[in-house]
Amino acid sequence: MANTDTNPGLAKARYGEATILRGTGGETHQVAGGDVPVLTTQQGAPVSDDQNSLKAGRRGPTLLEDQHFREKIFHFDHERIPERVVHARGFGAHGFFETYESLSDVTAADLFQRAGEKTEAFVRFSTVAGNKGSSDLARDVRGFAVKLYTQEGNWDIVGNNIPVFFIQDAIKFPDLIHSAKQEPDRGFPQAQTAHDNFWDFMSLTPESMHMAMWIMSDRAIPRSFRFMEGFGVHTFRMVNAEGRSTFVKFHWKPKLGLQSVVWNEAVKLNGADPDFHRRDLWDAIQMGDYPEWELGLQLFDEDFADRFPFDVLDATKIVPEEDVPVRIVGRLVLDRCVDNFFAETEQVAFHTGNVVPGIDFTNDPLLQGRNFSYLDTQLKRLGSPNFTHLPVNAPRCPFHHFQQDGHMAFFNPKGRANYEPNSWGGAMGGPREDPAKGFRSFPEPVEGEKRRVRAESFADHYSQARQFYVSQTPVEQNHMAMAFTFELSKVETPAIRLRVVSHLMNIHDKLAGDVAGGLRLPEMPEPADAAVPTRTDLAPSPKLSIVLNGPESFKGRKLGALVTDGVDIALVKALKAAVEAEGAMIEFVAPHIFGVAASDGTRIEAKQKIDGGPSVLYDAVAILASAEGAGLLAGEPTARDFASDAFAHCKFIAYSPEAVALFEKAGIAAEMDEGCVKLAGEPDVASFVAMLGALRLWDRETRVKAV
Ligand code: HDE
Repeated sequence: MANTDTNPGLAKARYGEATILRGTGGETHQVAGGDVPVLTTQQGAPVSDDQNSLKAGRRGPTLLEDQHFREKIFHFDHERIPERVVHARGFGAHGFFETYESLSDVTAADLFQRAGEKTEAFVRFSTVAGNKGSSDLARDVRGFAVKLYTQEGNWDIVGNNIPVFFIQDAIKFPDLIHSAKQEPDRGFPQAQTAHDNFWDFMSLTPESMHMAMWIMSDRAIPRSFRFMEGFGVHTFRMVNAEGRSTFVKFHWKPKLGLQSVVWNEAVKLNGADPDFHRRDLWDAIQMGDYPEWELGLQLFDEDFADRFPFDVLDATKIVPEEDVPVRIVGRLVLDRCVDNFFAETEQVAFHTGNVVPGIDFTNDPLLQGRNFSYLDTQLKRLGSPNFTHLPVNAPRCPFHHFQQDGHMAFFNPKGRANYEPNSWGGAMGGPREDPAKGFRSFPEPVEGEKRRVRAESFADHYSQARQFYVSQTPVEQNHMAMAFTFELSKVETPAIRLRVVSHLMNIHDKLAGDVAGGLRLPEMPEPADAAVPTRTDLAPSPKLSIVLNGPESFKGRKLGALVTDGVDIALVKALKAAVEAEGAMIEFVAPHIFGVAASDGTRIEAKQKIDGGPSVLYDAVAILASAEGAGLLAGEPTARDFASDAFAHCKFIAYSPEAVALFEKAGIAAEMDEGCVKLAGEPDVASFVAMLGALRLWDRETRVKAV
């Protein structure tokens, strides 16, 4: 027996009946769970005792020669690397990209040459401002970074879930991020834009106003990564084999449609499950319900760029899909979770500069700045120029170069030559450049004075902000006004609130009026100075609305059913079958985690105990109770919250007739509407489930909100 000579009582208690098998080669010890390998040090030496450090005497000091202890603690002390300065909190998964059709007419990029070609991919979603340990439902932009391991090198589309950005020139990025993150003296607030510094910077930076509209919209509180769009943001180039360049903007469109939560839900979700988004992605992939996005391209030429009223190099502008339709060219499927979060999600290194032959940059000054930043930050974060040797970062295609040595180099040049040109030739001489196949920059003519300037074509900061606002449904416009009001109510300095409203006046009167009213401003400020007047002639773009681009059904969503002992088993079965037939999930919430005994004695297992399973976790809810169970729930505050929150968040609610007792106590019985469906039998179940694709009964919102 191991260790029994040093501490027999403890060893017995720890190991129970385990027996140790020692042998040469297959070193295993047997434990209750079957054969496992012998624990070793990093050097491979087997470890006999991992419970006690080596001591001089039973109660004596620990000895320096305890190599296993020293190595273990040394390694632990060095486990952390710097978190990303932005996008620290992220979640990644593996998958593939499949090309629908050859795009050889527009690009020489290898992955787009053959229909049906599959390219390995890794995606990391993230929030921007919060630290690594912050919560998923912060109001924030989401990173949507895609690494495509193509046959001609890695191509990273390092995008966001919002198609525009706060600033036009990368030189302002440190200021923007400093203002958004915790204030430097106090170290808070965490993962929030609702504070003075952020709105101070924004209100002094009018170019940020279009983006301000997006982050105050529900885009900044997505229901999950699976239901949000991704955008490359900048205008890039695609270059074909003849050297012809076409401008391109990249879009990722979720197959399951767009969906966000409401702000009050986001606030509660952050407490109920700070990992809500990552858990959602993990669960979906583990269940085989692989999330999918389609890649869309907006392709346009110089002529269009010249005609377009805004500068296509300005990252605070979109090209509306109505002006340049999105051409769908492939799909991205995430079908594998990471094996190790640190090795893959934390160490993955994206870089806008990682492009492949056939893809090229434009002179967008934000993109140009990013091309400097990403390499630099990876060196700081990952500690060595050899971060490309890590499996998640290494190309999947053959690679040969003369870069060598440095910390942790796994691949050094083989052979005698580590320089080029050399006269060794053959295998010994190493790789050579290839003008026919290699990457060539698009030979764009460039000339001009060396100056620190902003082009006049970047000067309109309000017209597209207005276009975004008028493209929203009234519900969404209202959410934006509420979001501005909320954020500015957390701003302590009245002058900053006023300054923001003065910008909103250049965007839309109703929005400015709603926010000023929400803040109870005694009078409206003067509109902010604008370099150019706001255009009111830009047509609404319905593609900018979430509500207008929702799902076709409840597929991929989750219904939470609060059940009690004695619940009608026929109803439960019918609801479960109908929800699952939609490709959605049902999860049971019960007074106890053990679950409940239904009317026929069948035990229904609970996924959540009621206080751990609030209705914010679900897209729709059902409350199925026996008469006795409903009485029990009515006396339970968390059950009352379950019902009243679901109602306030405009969710569809199904209920067994007895559950009315709970609604009375929850204070919503008198307001029940067409989104609340009594389930008296199977036909009711069918009509309830048919409603769910609409996701929310938005009409209710104006009725339930007093302020
Ligand atoms: Fe980033 N950004 N960024 N960014 N960014 C980083 O790189 C930067 C910008 C984006 O999941 C950093 O590896 C500058 C726009 C994503 O690992 C850093 C500017 C867009 C991620 C950096 C921008 C993005 C980052 C920090 C202004 C959308 C996370 C850690 C010119 C198109 C990638 C890192 C991941 C990460 C710099 C603006 C997207 C410091 C200088 C615009 C999705 O290099």
